[in-house]
Formats: sequence, C-alpha cells, structure tokens
Amino acid sequence: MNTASILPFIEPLKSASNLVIVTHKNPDGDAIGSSLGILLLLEKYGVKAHVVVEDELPYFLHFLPRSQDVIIYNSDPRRVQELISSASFIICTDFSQLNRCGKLEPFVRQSSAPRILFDHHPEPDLASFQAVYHDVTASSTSELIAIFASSFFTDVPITTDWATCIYTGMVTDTGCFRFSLRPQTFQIAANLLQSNIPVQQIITQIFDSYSFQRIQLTGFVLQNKLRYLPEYRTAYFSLSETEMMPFNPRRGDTEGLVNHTLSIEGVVLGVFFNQKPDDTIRISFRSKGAFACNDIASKFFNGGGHRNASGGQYAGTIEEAIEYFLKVLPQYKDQLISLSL
Ligand SMILES: [Mn+2]
Repeated sequence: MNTASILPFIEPLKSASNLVIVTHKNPDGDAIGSSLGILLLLEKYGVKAHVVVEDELPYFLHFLPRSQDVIIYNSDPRRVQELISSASFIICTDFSQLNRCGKLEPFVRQSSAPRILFDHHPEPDLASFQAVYHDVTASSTSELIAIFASSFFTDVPITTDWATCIYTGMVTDTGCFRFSLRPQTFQIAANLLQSNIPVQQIITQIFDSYSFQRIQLTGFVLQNKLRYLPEYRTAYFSLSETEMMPFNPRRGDTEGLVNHTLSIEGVVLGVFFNQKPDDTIRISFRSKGAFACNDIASKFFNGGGHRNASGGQYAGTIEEAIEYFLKVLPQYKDQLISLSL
C-alpha cells in the first residue's frame, strides 16, 4: 500500500479548518460510508468538515448517521461551490479520477487546497493529488479509512456511528462479504462488530429494502430482457427509460440488477445497458474470477473500475450500444471460454 505521501498531512489534517470531503457522483454505500467515516473521525479533533456530492443519496443510505448532513450539489450548487473554494483541504474518496465527482470537478480543480485521495480503484490519477492513500487490494475505501484511523488516529475512541459507516461501506463493496476479500477485511469487520453496530439493520437497509416495484422490475428484466450467450459465457440485458417507467423507479432501483447475470451457472461476464434520463447509456459490467471486465469498460466504453465490477458509457441508442458490445465481445471469447471457475 502506498502511504508515504500522506505522512506529512496527518498532523495538519487534525488541526484543519474548513475541510471538504468529496465523493463520486451516483454515490454508493462505500462512497458515503467512507466519506462520513472521515468526517466523524476528523470531527473528533474539532475539525470543521463537510461531505459534498453531485447528486442525492439513494434512499437505502438515509439510515446512515449524519447522512442528512451530506450537501448535494444539485440541490444547493452555490453552497457546495463556496465550501470547495474556501476549503483548506479537499479529501476525495472512492474514486481514482477526478471526473468521477461530476459537476464538482471544475471547482475541485480550481481550488488551491491540497487534495488527498483515499481509494481502492485501479490506476489512480496521481498527478491530480498531493497525497494518495491507496490500495487496490482493499475491499473498499471504507476498509482503507479503518486502516488509516487505526494507524494514525488512535488517540480518539471508536464510536458506534463511525463503525456503522465503515461497516456499511465494506458490506456494500464486498456484496455482503462475497468478493474482494482478504484476511484483513474480516479482521477489520470483526473489530467493527465490537462497537455495537446495528448489523442486522445495515444488512436490511442495504440488501433487503427494495420496493415492491423494484422486485417487479427485476421480474420483468429476468423474464423479458435477459439475453444469454452460452458460447461467450455472457449474459446481458438493457432497460430504457420507457421500460422502467411503469415500475415507478426510485433512485438506486437499478443498483445491483446486473448481479443477476452472474447467478447463471458458467456465466463469466454480465452486462447491463441502462438508458439514463439525459439519454446517455450507462453500462455496468460484472465478471467472475480472473476475467477483467474493466478492460472492456476502459477500452471500449470510456469507463473503468474494478476487475470484477466496472462501468462505462456510450453515446448513442441502447441498440447501438449493444451492437457495439456484441462486435467487441469476440475479442474476449478465448479468455471467457478458457476461464476455470
Ligand atoms: Mn468503493
């Protein structure tokens, strides 16, 4: 793990004022969990800090302590802009490229405050940060925050709220401790459990809080939209705005849908093409084992991410996006077919 660059910032962080924590747009449990984790940690030292993000939190993260204090750019752009421009430090969490913070990117770039990155995505843009606390083998950014806290911030007690945020991030990014695991992940999780966190509530909120319509949407996808290509060990589906409308989707309702593709025996690659309200096509990739779906995302769909979970985009129609994907797929046939699971 690369930690050396952060050492000169440890003490200044503890006495910082007007610190801003920025995470990626369309935030998930790790983005918010790790951001609130840093917030709660630094507040112990009297640091005045704010978490800012482009768009609103999905409903299932509203249970997180202090989530109501996250400031949403789309609701209050001027406030977020002011906070960033007057920040003495900018902490970035859970993304490796600054464009992942969306509309906040220009303000973050304009600021003269030192930028510190906490992240576990491959290939961080080192040139955009003064310090980087990064480990691609960590299950989540939240796991990294836990290590960071236990390395440098041991003079303050662990609180239940803090542990709840960190555990939520870890549970999210590991799919409830199914992947991206290493021994340390469980050691940290075990420590968090000792802090009296509401484990059952966290699991219920993250994994078992779907609306009835979301379950019906899942049924529609599996019955009518899922395509299976056994010769490529690939399954994919698409959803247009029009198709989703009858299910009255809430923000976050398509989250995790793509994982159903991998439930099919032998499937190595799963893809979800999703038309967004702004007409762009967002594409989610999931893969099993050594097959690196982020290679497809970064080479062909202007995206990236983790080896087994990544995303990209396509400018055009859903049909064109699928056609393009199907044209690219044969390049990966040998890899997909030869992979042992
Ligand atoms: Mn993450």
